Amino acid sequence: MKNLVILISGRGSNMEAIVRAAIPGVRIAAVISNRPAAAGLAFAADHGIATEVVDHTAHCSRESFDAALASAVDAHAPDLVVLAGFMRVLGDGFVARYEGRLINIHPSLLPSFPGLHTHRRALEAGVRVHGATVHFVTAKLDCGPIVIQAVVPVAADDDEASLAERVLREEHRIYPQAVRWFAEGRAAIEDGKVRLSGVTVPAVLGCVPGLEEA
Ligand code: NHR
Ligand code: GAR
Repeated sequence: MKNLVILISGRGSNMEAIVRAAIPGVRIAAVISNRPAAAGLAFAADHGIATEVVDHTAHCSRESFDAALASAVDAHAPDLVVLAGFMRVLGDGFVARYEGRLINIHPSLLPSFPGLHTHRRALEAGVRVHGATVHFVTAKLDCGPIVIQAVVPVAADDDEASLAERVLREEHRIYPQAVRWFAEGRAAIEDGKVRLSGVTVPAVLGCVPGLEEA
């Protein structure tokens, strides 16, 4: 059995998708939020999952917050720590502690648009495709080895909200898939890249209409 600790900051729909996927061999040991008001905490509690808050505003330094978060996480002996809409950048010490067992979902096709406001920036750049990426977390923000990506088309009349919604639907497919691969021991980091072994689902999902006819 693999223990997961999921870190959230808000709505928690990706956490919800992972919980609902009921992945064999995976136990959600806890959901921890840095924001007391995170809506996702109620869903987790309703599903009998331990919830905790480590409020970053109660800490006067990033190091002190990271240390408090690490003790809360460690208490659940996680095999995998899952950032699901977690909005605080983590320091090198935290990342090193969970090296190879810390993953994030980022709402862009990395390495395009690391950081915040990805949908707005994709629209500004005029890209034709956009998407989401699940990656292992390294000290360099949004630059870790890529596990799986999903691609969506950008429509001429998209705004930030419509594009975010299309991407989010795909996030809910790829994040449980990435966790499943991890639990099955199919995702290994080699030379800074993720090697998948014996997978039956492609490592890129999503749909761009018309592409197959082009
Ligand atoms: N930490 C490390 N070290 N590496 C990564 O790749 C990380 C990470 C922590 C979070 C998620 C990430 C994303 O997917 C993530 C990846 C927050 C910020 C940010 O600037 C940037 C990237 C991500 C998450 N946060 C502000 C900060 O000052 C706060 C913003 C807020 O609270 O609303 O930490 O995009
Ligand atoms: C998701 O789109 C996730 O990719 C993104 O925030 C949303 C969280 O939704 N993450 C980041 O932007 C990290 N900086 P959720 O709380 O419903 O899962």
